[in-house]
Amino acid sequence: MVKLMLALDVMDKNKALTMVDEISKYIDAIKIGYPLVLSSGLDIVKEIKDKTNKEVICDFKVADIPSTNEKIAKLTLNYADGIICHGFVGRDSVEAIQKIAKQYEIKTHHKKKVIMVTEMSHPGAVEFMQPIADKLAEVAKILNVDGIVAPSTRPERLTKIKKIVGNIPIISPGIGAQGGELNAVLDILGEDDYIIVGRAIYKSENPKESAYKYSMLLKGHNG
Ligand code: NUP
Repeated sequence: MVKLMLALDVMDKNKALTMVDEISKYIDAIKIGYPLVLSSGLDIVKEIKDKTNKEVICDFKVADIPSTNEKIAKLTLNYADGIICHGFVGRDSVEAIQKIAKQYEIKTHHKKKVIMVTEMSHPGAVEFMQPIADKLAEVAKILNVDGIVAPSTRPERLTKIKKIVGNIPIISPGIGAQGGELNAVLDILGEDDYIIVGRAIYKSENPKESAYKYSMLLKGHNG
């Protein structure tokens, strides 16, 4: 069944905690990015993990030299189940994060996911990212990362990228606020894949109801 990852991009710690309290039963995973961590501190990752016991992925789109990537991964994966990084900086930078993830896995016996961005979902991604996205997807496959990010806003691109990465799980943003349509991507994605939904849940009048609706649509599709 396609899974639901909440993008928890609120900028208030209490709001974040109340939100996950209300809706965590309808979602499979929680994605925490800069808006929440920069407003609340990195400890929010542990707090949300402890509170929900859901998979927590840090969307830090790490894009630095290997030694700096290592430091960022060390701090992040101490609590998070996964980290999102960029691949355009080169495979050594991604491998540096994979090395840290492996170390944590050995130490904690818990899976730590390294997820690589291929093509982003916003309109501007066609300018520089789309021309290299297929190549990035090939690199993701060679590096055997634990997941890739590909856009729900462009189902034809999602299809192409999925074909390249094969059985590597896809984490796909763009449904709802960015105009992507759930029905257009549900036939492309498979049971190991996720859709990411942020504003269409946390900014809706009734986040609990919205999360429930998405979870039901995913369930309905999967029968
Ligand atoms: O290509 C990407 N597009 C994207 O929207 C890669 C991402 N990581 N995201 C993130 O997904 C974005 O930063 C936000 O956290 C979430 C989508 O949120 P929303 O558009 O559903 O509110």
